[in-house]
Amino acid sequence: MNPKKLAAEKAVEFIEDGMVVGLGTGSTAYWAIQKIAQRINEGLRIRAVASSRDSEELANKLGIPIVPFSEIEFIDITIDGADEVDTHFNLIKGGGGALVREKILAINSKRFFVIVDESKRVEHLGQFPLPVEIVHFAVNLTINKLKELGCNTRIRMRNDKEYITDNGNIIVDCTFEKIVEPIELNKQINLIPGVVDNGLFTRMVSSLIVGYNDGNVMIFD
Ligand code: DER
Repeated sequence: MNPKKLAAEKAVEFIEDGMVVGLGTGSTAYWAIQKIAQRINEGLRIRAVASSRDSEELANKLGIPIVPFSEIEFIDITIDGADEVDTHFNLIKGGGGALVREKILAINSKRFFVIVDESKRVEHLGQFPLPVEIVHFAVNLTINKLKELGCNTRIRMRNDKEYITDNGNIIVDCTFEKIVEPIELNKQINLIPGVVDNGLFTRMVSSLIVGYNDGNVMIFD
């Protein structure tokens, strides 16, 4: 079985009746959303909130009840993927362009389950370019400030145009040599005026669920 699907379906086992569930974004979260829909067809009763328009559309198509944020006080479990996970469970996320909303769901969740295949585990973050969401106003000046932190930058494009996030902003993918202090770098980036948020998720993960190519799945708390 697909190791991403293995990890996703294991995470969904932790969802109980009556929970508010945060739906992540990306190809691994896709399998979690599919499994949640299957369990709802089997009688599971939950309410869900989505981290992106894509995930909301998929949930609606599958009959998962999406509720407005005004109707909830907290999220019981958020299940989401990641682009990289280091040995301290710090993450790089944002490959799918949803990092701002994903981080809001994660910080407001009692439990944040990250689901990955084994290829996502790294010694140090930074092989994957760090996505940073910024406002369009004075974009070149904000990018200059990001470069001062020691990275190369590239504005994310889609179909030959700047990629626009669900929040109407753009994403700058920042390549650092190696990110050895993700907690500090996260703070430094978010202090730059014009930055909305970045893809470093530090000290947020409750459980890491890893799917392996040999068919195994492991949970690390
Ligand atoms: O954009 C995101 O943060 C996604 O969760 C991404 O990091 C994981 O993508 P994948 O599950 O398609 O590998």
